[in-house]
Amino acid sequence: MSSTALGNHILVEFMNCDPHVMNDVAAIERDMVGAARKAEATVINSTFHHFSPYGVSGVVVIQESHLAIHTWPEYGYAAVDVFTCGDMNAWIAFDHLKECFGAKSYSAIEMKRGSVNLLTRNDFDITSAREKAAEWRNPDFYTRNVWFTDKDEDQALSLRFTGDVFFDVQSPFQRVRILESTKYGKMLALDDMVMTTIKDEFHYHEMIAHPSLFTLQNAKNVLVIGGGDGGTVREVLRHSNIEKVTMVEIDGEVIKACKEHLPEIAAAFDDPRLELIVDDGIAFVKSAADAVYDLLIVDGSDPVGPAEGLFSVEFYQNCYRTLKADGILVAQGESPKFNEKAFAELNQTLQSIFGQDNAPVGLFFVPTYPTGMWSFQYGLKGAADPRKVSNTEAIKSFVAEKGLRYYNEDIHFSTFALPNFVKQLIQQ
Ligand code: SPD
Repeated sequence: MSSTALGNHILVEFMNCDPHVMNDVAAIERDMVGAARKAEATVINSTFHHFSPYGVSGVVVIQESHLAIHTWPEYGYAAVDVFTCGDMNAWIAFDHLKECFGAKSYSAIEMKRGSVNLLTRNDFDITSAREKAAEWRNPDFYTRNVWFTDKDEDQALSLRFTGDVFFDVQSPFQRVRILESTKYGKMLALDDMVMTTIKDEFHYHEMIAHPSLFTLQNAKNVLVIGGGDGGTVREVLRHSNIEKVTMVEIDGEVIKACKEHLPEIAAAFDDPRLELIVDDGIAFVKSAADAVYDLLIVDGSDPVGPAEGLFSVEFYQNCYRTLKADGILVAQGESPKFNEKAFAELNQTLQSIFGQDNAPVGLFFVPTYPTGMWSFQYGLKGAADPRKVSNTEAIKSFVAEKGLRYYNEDIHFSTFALPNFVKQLIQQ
């Protein structure tokens, strides 16, 4: 360091960088902290933020000043600055980042900061302040401000996540990701929608399975369309009367991601009663035989992309046909608050096929879905009606034996109690 300046500042343009790296907040933070360490700086802490859908900003504070970055993945561009003082060589950090980012071109300017010729030194003693700072410095303390947002044009639900990405594959149908949220643990996201998280998945999976299985009491043959994370079949297979479950999931990448990273949810894929088919569930139901299933569960995602056909009249006509005379259909029914149109249209479809009084709606709460208020919608082909079960003792002992955390004998009935605005939406 020249004695004529307090610091040295390099301003760098990294161009034609790898766009995936430019959008990966965890990788960028690791590379920036790595660059500081390689240049033998002492890292104090770092804070990084991911902007949805693209871009990362972050700062690594070092004893010798800072490293900062702003990225534009869509341009493969990063603006970096490294401010140093003392003997630190900022160009070592520059070389490291150039390699990590795969920058094919770059430019940099260097300037001296704090020209001592322009400054007057006072007699402030900084020695004791430096010693105090060293006491609370924690080199492993990083803060990231990274949010995953599930939204439409007007509403959103955001979850803070660590920035770690465990799985990120663009399948032929959708982008499949396993991320880690700070509050709800690992989560499965399809495109930009939250599907399930480790800490609240039981709300959804217990409620999709048990109300109808306690209504049918002796269901043997179940068809699950979708449900690639495995949570629905895990719950269905808790019932010892079940002889066979056929699950048809269109996207093998979802199954792979969940088997690898969400084993608590993908817990029943080895059950011998399960036949797992990776194929189009809509086509499967179309060619299924008449009157073969006791229970048909549609565990699909929202009505965009591959799940769109799971909201069509033709699909539910085929579901009706393949159910036994007393069979029950349960479908992921969307939210009466977040997407009331899809919610109401699905109920109209079910009413038109199963009959006006045979399309009840069950509400339940999912903290990680936008608005939190979600539904399952039923189609009752025969007399079996979840609103009229009497075997509450059996529910009670099953809940205790299996250690269920959402469903119980009270929730079985209360799920069907609807607020007036919901009744109006579905004209029931
Ligand atoms: N917006 C979320 C819709 C829920 C879709 N299904 C979730 C899969 C859980 N098995």
